[in-house]
Amino acid sequence: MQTILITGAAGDVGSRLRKLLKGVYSRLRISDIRKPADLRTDEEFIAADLSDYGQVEKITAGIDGIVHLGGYSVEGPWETIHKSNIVGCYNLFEAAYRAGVKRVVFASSNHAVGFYPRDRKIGVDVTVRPDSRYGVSKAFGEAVGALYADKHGLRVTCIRIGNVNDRPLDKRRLSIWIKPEDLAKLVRIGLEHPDIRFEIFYGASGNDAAWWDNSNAARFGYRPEGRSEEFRAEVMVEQAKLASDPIGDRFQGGPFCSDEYDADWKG
Ligand code: 15L
Repeated sequence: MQTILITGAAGDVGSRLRKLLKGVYSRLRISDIRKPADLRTDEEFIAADLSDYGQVEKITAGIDGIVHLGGYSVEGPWETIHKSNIVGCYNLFEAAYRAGVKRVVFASSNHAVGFYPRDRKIGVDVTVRPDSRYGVSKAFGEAVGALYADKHGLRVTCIRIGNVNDRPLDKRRLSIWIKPEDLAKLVRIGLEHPDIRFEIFYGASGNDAAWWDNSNAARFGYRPEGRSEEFRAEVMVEQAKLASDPIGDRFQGGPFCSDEYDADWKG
């Protein structure tokens, strides 16, 4: 892998990965709908709206591997999700294939499976159970990735990212936290490992309270360095200040599950 494109490079995760991947590949091209506030003079930036196929063609030309973070990163109105995460994601895979890109690492999300209860440990082979329109769009991205891998030989890695931060923020994040350096490790496996065809990994550090079986990532050599347990005492102090959320606290997706929830399940 020589020339890598990072979409969504102006966002929080994108900004962290730009720094962590700098110098790892000979050339990094970064893209977003807006210029990153901290763009350095030695960074190659091309602005692109992913919902415009012509613009996506321009950013994917001459690229070997893509880290696709671009899109809308929380729940939103359908029009927004559709434009950014459905049309934008399809354009990205289609343009990547047409341009001869070899690998795509897709930033999926825990919200593709957010309606699994917290007392169930899940692997990567479960049926998707999205907790939001956003989660549906991430399940869509995984499906599009599988299609381009199986039909066209693109090497695709989907990372169901938990929460990327310097430290876990609350009790739920003790289970799903990922240290930025660990996310960079997973991205590098997706871009470099010779045996990748189509894989799904959970984007989590080595958390004792994990709800996810991440043995598939371990199989490809993932050895996380972050451990959320180290932060448990301070996290629980923060958690005690939060209001309880009877629905959100039952499911892995937390507030994404309780948002707009009006199911009336008996039993
Ligand atoms: C996500 O997928 C979001 O992009 C991020 O902002 C967080 O909300 C995270 O999930 C989470 O579940 O904490």
